[in-house]
Amino acid sequence: MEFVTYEAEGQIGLITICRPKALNALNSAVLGELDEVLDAVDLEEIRALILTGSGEKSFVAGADIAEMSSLTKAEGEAFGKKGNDVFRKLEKFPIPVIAAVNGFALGGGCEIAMSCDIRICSENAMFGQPEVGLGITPGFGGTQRLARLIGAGMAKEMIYAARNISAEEAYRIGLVNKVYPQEELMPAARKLATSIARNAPIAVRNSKKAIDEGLQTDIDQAIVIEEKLFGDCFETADQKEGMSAFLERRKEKNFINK
Ligand code: DAK
Repeated sequence: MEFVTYEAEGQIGLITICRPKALNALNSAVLGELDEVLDAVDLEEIRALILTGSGEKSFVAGADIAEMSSLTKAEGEAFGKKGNDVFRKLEKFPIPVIAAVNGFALGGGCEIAMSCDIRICSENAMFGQPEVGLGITPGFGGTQRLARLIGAGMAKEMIYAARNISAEEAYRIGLVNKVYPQEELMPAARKLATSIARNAPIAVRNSKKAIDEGLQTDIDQAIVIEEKLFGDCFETADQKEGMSAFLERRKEKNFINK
C-alpha cells in the first residue's frame, strides 16, 4: 500500500495514515487503502486498533482539497459515499478503535477521529470543521457526530464559524479523553489498547455494541439491547474464566476470545 501502513503488535493493530506531502489528507486512494486494511485485520488475534497519522504535525488535514476541487456533482457524491462507507466501517468495527491524534485533525480528519471509539491527542493537536469556508458542508458525518459528541450549540459554533480549537479546548469540551506531550502520545495509546486487550474480548465487543446501538434508540429499547448482549456472554468460555479467576483469587486470566 502507498499511503496506509498496518502493523500487528501482539493483540494490538496499528494503522498509520502516511501521506506527508499533503499532511495526511484523505484522497480516494487513502480511503480505498483504509477500507482494505480494515478488511484485513485478523479479528481472532487483534483486540484493539490504534489509528494515527505519520509525523508530528498532522493527524489528517482533511479530505484532499485538490482532488475535491474539480469534482462534478456525481463524482462528489461518489467521493462522499466512499468516505462515509469507510468511516461507518471504522465506527462499527467489532473491536475498539483509539484515535491517537498527533496534530491537525481538520474537516475529514476531525470526522475520522470522531468515527473512532476513543480520542486522545498530542498538545499540538488542532480540531475543526472548516468546510463552510471552502463553500461546502462537512461531508463525512461531521454535522452529525460533532453535535452528538459535544452538543449542538458548541458544534454549531465550530461549524458555522469554521473555528478550529486547540487540544486543551477539545479536552475541556469532551472531544478528546486526554492530552499528552507528543512523545508520550503513542506510548499512551498502546497502554490504553493493552488495557482493553487484557479483558474478555467478546465482553468488550458486546459493550461497544450495547453503547453504540443503545445510543441510537430510546432507553427502554436500549436496556433490552444491553440485556441481550449481557445474556450472550454467558455462552462464552471467557465468562467462565473471568468469574472462576475471581472466585479462585487468581490474578492471571486466560481469555481465549470464545
Ligand atoms: N488537502 C490537500 N492538500 C492539503 C490539505 C488538504 N486538506 N491540507 C494541507 N495540504 C497540503 C498543502 O496544500 C501543502 O502542499 P504543498 O503546497 O506543499 O504542495 C502541504 O499540505 C502543507 O500544507 P501547508 O503549507 O498549508 O502547511 P501549513 O503548516 O502552513 O498549514 C494547515 C497547515 C493544516 C493549517 C493548512 O494546510 C490547511 O488549512 N489545510 C486545509 C485544512 C482544511 O481546510 N481541511 C478541511 C478540508 S475539507 C464530502 C466529503 C468530505 C468532505 C466534504 C464533503 N462529500 C463529497 C460528501 C470533507 C471536506 C474536508 O475535509
